[in-house]
Amino acid sequence: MSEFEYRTNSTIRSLVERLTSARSVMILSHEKPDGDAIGSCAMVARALDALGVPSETCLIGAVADSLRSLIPDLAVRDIPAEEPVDAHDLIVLVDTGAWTQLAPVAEFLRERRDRIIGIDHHARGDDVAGERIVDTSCGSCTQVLVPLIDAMGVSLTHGADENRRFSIAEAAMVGLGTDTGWFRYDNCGAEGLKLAARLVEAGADKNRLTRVIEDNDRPQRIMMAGRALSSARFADDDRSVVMSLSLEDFESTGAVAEELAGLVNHPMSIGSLEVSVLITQTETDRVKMSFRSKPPKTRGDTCFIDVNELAAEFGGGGHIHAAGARLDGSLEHARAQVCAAITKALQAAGFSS
Ligand SMILES: [Mn+2]
Repeated sequence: MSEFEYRTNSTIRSLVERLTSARSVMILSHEKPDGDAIGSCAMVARALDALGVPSETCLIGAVADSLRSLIPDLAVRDIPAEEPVDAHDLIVLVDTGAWTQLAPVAEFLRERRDRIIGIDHHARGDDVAGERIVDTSCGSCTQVLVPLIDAMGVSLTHGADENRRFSIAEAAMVGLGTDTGWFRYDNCGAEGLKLAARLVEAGADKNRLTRVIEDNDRPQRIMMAGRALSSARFADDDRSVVMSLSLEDFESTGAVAEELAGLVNHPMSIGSLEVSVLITQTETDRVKMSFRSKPPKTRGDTCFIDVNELAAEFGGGGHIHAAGARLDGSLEHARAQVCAAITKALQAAGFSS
């Protein structure tokens, strides 16, 4: 039996034919849709709208208010609050092809494989869509979609109107911007930057987009950032930092855990730093730890901290440069444990003291 390979098994021409001849389309993406997922759904919905094809976008799980505000005009079905309905002759799956990211609708999709087309930029996925295009050279799924929209004969400016709706170009920019750290990460090369230029020329307003998507914190987050930063203790010749936030910090600022995302990254701008940890008290005797590390100074260098391994020492895990774990006990207990583990890991990785 040959092993399934997640790669392109169709052509732009074939997918465009399916899209333009559909009577009604269901659009969906991965659970907890991010900027690229929402941007990709919006691109497909608006392009179909330009051709007079009705569509319904299914959003699985929680969606940030900031992202939802980009698509007030789209027909949206929220899952699992509502069930998917069998009213469409074509299903378009964007920014994923993995069953693990589609659990609430997996059963529905399994019975309809031949009606599904997939457009994605991830290296791994499953046999969800009968026909698919997977382009891992693209920084975002919205980047993969642009040639399809072009082949559909729809202008990237479509969708913008006097109510300042977001155009196809802006939806594309939301995906490309958020998935590439606003053009900073390795996944944004010459093609991504060329596309960004084209999107700006097509009217994508990046001031408006960054304001809606990035600059929308509540003051409570900044208050918590202040507390986390003032708790910072540097060690290992300023190569490591550990910060902590207590239940009392939450109480006196009124912040909620969901709005702390990314706080652990703050100290990463320090030149000497290799690893940053934020310990958050979740219950009187329980903490959550977030770990971040920097990639090696030059590509291929082996001198860096694998925080996936570090988190594993505490029963957690994640990725090489971003991981998490939970631990019983007090903040101070967790601090002592983590500091010792970091010093050991830095030595093992070859950082000289
Ligand atoms: Mn993506």
